[in-house]
Amino acid sequence: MILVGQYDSPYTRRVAISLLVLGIAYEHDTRSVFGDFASMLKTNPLGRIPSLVLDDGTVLIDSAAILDWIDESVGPARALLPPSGTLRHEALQRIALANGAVDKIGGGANYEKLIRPERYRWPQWIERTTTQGLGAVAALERLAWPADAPLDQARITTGCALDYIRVTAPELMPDGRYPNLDALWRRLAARPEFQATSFREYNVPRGK
Ligand SMILES: N[C@@H](CCC(=O)N[C@@H](CS)C(=O)NCC(=O)O)C(=O)O
Repeated sequence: MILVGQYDSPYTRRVAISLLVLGIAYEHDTRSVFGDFASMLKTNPLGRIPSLVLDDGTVLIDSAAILDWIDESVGPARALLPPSGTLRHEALQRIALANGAVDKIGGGANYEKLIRPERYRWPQWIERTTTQGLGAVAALERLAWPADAPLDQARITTGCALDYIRVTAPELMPDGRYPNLDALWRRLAARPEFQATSFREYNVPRGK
């Protein structure tokens, strides 16, 4: 299978880390969602990343749908999202907050700053989306993240979101402002799956 998308996309990265954690081999297609737009549209009609091209040629799009396929493939005992009940609802809530923070700080404020031509920028939109994203970060900070909990999808997705924000908008997450999330991130950053998908060597800040 082929994972399409660069790791500075936290949506792509959460799929990559999930595959690595579960020991599922994949090839990596590093076309850029902006630089290779015409080619990307041929893989995904939305021209977005990630996509996962299966061995039979089927193309799965959207990280949530891809992760659902991965969880179903490995079965409930190894799935990264609990199958039902309170544990599943709590995990989905964390994932919604983490992805929401990326949507607002990345797709909202960063795209406005990095992609939109300077003369068209809308400062109030940057302020609004940053406030929304940081609201989600503050909510994640208030939750418990026990050090001995297993690496599940909530942790993978939250780690990808935290690293994306720390790298592309470091002024929003200075060390010490979110001590609970700093500790979570330190634990995740030490893991081989996060190290293998690091995007610090990329030219950031940039679009995804
Ligand atoms: N809901 C989608 C969001 C994917 C997404 O926003 N990807 C970004 C990169 S991080 C993208 O493709 N941006 C380019 C665009 O939307 O034009 C998912 O979870 O896969």
